[in-house]
Amino acid sequence: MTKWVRAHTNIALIKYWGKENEEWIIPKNNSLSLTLDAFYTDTQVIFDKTLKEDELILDNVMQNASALNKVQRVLDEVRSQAGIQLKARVESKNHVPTAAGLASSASGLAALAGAASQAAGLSLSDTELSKLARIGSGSASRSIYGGFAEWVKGHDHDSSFAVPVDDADWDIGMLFVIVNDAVKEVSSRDGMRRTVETSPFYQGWLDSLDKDLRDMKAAISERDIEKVGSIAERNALKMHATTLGANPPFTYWTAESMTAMTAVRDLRKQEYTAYFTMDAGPNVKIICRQSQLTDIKDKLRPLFTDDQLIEARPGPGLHLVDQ
Ligand code: 2P0
Repeated sequence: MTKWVRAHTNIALIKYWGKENEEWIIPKNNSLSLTLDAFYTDTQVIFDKTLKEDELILDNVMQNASALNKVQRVLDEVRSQAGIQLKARVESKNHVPTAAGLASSASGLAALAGAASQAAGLSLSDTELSKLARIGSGSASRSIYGGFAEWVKGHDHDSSFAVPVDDADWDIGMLFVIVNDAVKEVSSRDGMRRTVETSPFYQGWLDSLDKDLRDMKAAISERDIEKVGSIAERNALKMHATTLGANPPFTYWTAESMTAMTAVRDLRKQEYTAYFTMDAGPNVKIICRQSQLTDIKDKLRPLFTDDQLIEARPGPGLHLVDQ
């Protein structure tokens, strides 16, 4: 029987921003993330000789050809490794709170790598799964692992994959502030390409990363959440600064994102441990102690509705589930 595979989403503390090689999704820099329990994707793949084309059914809705793009990249690689030509039916269920507007490519493509490889009879190591997820979507390479993971950039398909860093079995969590927005104007794929090609700040971003990564790994091994949070916040601000230097310039921030960032700075003045990070969208993620998640949520209630505030804790790596 074909099994369902679950992968959780991850949020980068040191961001992936820019590709060295677009075809194989080899990044310009190493990145480091925390996998979270709150959001995940369950996926089942069946290779079926009666199918004429690959199919993707997401949350019970058949998707069109353009949505299949990233998925087929992974399926083609699995078919090539397994020596099969059969088309596949991919069924996926995203467990993301409604209206959250969160990108799910990290959990989605990681779950697909696991489900497709096992459906084809391949028994892949975590390293091989990470490489397979990566060619679907870069950030998915990190969702193979629970806790903290580092995507080591490498220089080709065989050398670019994520490795586990720490199981995050300590007092760290994240509060998601969901800032509802219309459709994203600049996808992360287009945004990073435009930044690499045109932003004079991009080289400065790259030059600052070795130190951020080194300091972050030291902070994680010391379980120093103040250091983890402050390095992550500065790293995210630097990434977002590169987009303002692009031509044409763009930003993922909205007025509500600014409200959330200001609230985080206010929480720090009140002696809470709270730092923010942001990705290719307007949502703000607050890095905090698990033990302070509820208090911090209470503090933000005057500014945001309950539906906009979602608690997350460190989550597990790729695993099989019953459906
Ligand atoms: C990250 N992001 O490290 C960064 C920070 C967004 C900002 O990875 O083109 O969907 O499929 O490799 O992984 C989002 O980009 O991009 C992302 P592709 P992906 O999480």
